[in-house]
Amino acid sequence: THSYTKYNSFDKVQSWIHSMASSNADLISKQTIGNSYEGRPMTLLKLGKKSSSVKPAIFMDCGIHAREWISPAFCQWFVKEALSTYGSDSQMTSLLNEMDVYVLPVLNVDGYDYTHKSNRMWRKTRSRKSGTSCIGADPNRNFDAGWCTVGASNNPCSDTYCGSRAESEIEAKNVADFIRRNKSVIKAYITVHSYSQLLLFPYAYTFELAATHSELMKVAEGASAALRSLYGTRYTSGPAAATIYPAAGGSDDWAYDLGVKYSYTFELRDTGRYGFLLPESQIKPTCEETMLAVKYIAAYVQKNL
Ligand code: 0X9
Ligand code: ZN
Ligand code: ZN
Repeated sequence: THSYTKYNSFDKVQSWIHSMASSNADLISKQTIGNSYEGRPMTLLKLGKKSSSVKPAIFMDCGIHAREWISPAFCQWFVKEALSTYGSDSQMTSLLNEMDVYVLPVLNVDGYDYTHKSNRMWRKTRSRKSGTSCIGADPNRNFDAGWCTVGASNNPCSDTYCGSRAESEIEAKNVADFIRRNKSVIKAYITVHSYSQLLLFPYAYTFELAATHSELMKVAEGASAALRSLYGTRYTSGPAAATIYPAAGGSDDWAYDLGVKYSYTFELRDTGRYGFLLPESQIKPTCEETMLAVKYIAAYVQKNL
């Protein structure tokens, strides 16, 4: 059975998505943005008060990397909190009245399932390629942003394999297609990873600063301060290349260059004691503090539409 304070399997997340969408019809709907390499549906939730006019939107995905289990746990938490605080929390009420929030709880569905069934430390997709017995590509090296120029590998056996071409991985292509189709309404892109306690923004494929660097930094610093206010958890903010490492093909850089002005990558808890194996006892505090940062970014975006 599904629990917000446990790491739920893909099947549990999938049935949770169905029950959330069927029991909160005026605030939430679901759509499939495509299927994965192994045929699993990639189900996207849309949160927001139904409106006759087209609303501006925020897109958030979790679970690009299979082993980063706290990430899908956060997307599930976000959906729960959004629905349960709509009508009582003034910020959430205003956000969902004025904007839509698209949440993709698990992007790398095949990899996520594989970490539950076979190899807990798997990172990549599960696509097969002729000429090698190695499986999968790194979905966060597979977007069309300086593709495979730096911090990525051409070797299909590498954990940072960039794939045979940009968007060779159907999971990356499905997300990119959705964002391209809806780019006139999508004002912010948030992608959730672990671990290291960082709040990153473009660029990762170059050390050059983004055109809106100072605004991206200001919002990141505000979001990190909001996060820290709950339990004192310290985050570092900055452009990805200089703050973590240069790496091309990331979804954050791709979305930014497409025109999504506010593009952020969270690296959630911790700083390495447990790493990807963050204990379930930390799901609740991690998600509660991260809510404050995401709500800070959302409030800023809403104010600056
Ligand atoms: O390397 C990554 O994809 C992310 N770190 S992780 O440990 N979760 O794998 C960082 C992504 C930062 N952004 C880009 N590299 N574009
Ligand atoms: Zn990651
Ligand atoms: Zn809460």
